[in-house]
Amino acid sequence: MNSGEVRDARTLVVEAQPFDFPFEVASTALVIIDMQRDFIEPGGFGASLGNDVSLLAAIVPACRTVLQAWRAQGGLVLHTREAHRPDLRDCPPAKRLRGNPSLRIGDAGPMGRVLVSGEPGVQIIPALAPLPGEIVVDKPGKGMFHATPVDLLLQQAGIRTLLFMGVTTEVCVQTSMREANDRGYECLVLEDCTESYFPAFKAAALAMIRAQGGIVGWTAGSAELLAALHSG
Ligand code: C5J
Repeated sequence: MNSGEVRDARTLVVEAQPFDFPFEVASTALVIIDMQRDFIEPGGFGASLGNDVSLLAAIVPACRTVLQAWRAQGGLVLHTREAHRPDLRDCPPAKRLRGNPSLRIGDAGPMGRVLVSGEPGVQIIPALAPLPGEIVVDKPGKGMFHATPVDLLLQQAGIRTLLFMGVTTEVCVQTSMREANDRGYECLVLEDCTESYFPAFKAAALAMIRAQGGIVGWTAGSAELLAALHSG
């Protein structure tokens, strides 16, 4: 939204786990983690690691429904992409050289250089493409705060609460949510709007997030968020 517009400051409540999640559209951002071609489509980084990428595409309709509802409320949207500088100076060997993938970060693949800013594979999938005015941040790490201006951008927009969607649940989503929780943001992850190449890892990550009285935050289905938005 344009910075001059006024967002809704009424308190809404999502039926969530481990207990109800209150939020105001005005101080909340919808965070969409790494819904880029490299993870969702064949031929990208996810596939090069030996993963079945078709699992991740299944959440796109639910993500799109939430995104459209959130846009209709005038809420702030932040899209992240896992992406490195073309010279790879922000990609430590510990990340680039680990394991034995068929394509490494920076290698030329079917969708351009893998996980390199500006390449086709780094583009957000068309169904969730950012609109002008939405924030798009390239992040070199798994977490969205590492080596990015995300905290500053959220603080300048008066954001205290984050709704998370995206992939993968146990890697970039969970890392970003943990980083956010440590920085004092209230965090909710939408269960049917996040996915993993490993269903058991998704289930475990969601269970960990909401365990111990919401030690990292809350989880809820997208239907519960939509019900809260429509109650306002
Ligand atoms: C991974 C991500 N899994 N976006 N990235 O390498 O979760």
